[in-house]
Amino acid sequence: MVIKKDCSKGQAVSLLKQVTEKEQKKLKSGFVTLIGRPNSGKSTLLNNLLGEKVSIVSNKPQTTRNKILGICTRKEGQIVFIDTPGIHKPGYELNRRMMQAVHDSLEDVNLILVLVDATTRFGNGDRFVLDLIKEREMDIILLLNKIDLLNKVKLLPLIDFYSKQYDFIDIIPISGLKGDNCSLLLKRIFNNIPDGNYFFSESQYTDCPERFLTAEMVREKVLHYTRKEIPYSSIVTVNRFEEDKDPVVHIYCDIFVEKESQKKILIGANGKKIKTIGIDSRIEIEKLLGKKIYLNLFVRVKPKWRNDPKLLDQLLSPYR
Ligand SMILES: Nc1nc2c(ncn2[C@@H]2O[C@H](COP(=O)(O)OP(=O)(O)OP(=O)(O)O)[C@@H](O)[C@H]2O)c(=O)[nH]1
Ligand SMILES: [Mg+2]
Repeated sequence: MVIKKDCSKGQAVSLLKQVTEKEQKKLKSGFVTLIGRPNSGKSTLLNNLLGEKVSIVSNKPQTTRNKILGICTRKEGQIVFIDTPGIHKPGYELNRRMMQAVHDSLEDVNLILVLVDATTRFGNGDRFVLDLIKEREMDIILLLNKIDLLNKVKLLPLIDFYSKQYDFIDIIPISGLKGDNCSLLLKRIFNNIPDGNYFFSESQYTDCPERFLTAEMVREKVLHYTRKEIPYSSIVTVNRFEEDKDPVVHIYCDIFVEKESQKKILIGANGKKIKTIGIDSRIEIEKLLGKKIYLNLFVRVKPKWRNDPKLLDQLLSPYR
């Protein structure tokens, strides 16, 4: 913007105001989906971009089970991110629904971000992801993630390889964990979404209800403290969420597993494991709600819930 040299201070201020108002009208806004293999770092990146924890993270694959909306508002406009489950071959009805969530997330979005873990070798899973996007003619940015762990000499050959696989509008090396190149990424996203006003209020960073996020925080700790089949056989629901006990919110969660033996492991000797899960969950949930909570965790067995469509209708929706 150029302010005429010979205008008065008052005129300059008014001119500046007009220009700012004009710029404000040129806000950008759009929907952007994050897809990729399990563990590629989609949820970590989303949390970093928002500066808020909306999507749980773990070092075990298939952590995210739903579409999770994360709203990023900046002076340039608003990006509505959709975090998705990692792309994998479904074994159970649960996994089939997770993959349906991925497919749904590709509809009616302005841009797709495909995340690749740059530290792992290209394999069948990566080919599967590329095949999925090749079916669509969409604007896609490829993100080579986890570069904080990568020997930099490996980067150029990787970029060269991926640039031959698809006509990506951009290939950006990033670290979703450390934040490397995340500002650049936001810039590129704003360059590739349309002009438009905010979809959500400036202060909102997700549309997921508190009850869902609470259950997810507990599930994150279950994932952290368990191994083998238990992370995949567990699902958490909030049974009661009592806000009338001010100043402490009383929360009662059910953790469902598929077998009695899994229940035993989750509770641990003398209830030690479930107690640890409860302590860690409480810290996260208090951060989320900004309030003190009383948390009660109850472990229950629901055989084969992962293959039960009716139960999944009840248990899986983020808006339950
Ligand atoms: N060093 C490093 N680790 C990362 C980075 N991004 C993610 N991780 C780690 O990778 C693991 C998986 O991260 P998530 O964010 O849960 O991955 P995801 O793609 O959402 O996984 P799913 O939900 O299972 O599809 C976690 O242990 C993260 O801490 C990164 O940039 N650098
Ligand atoms: Mg995830």
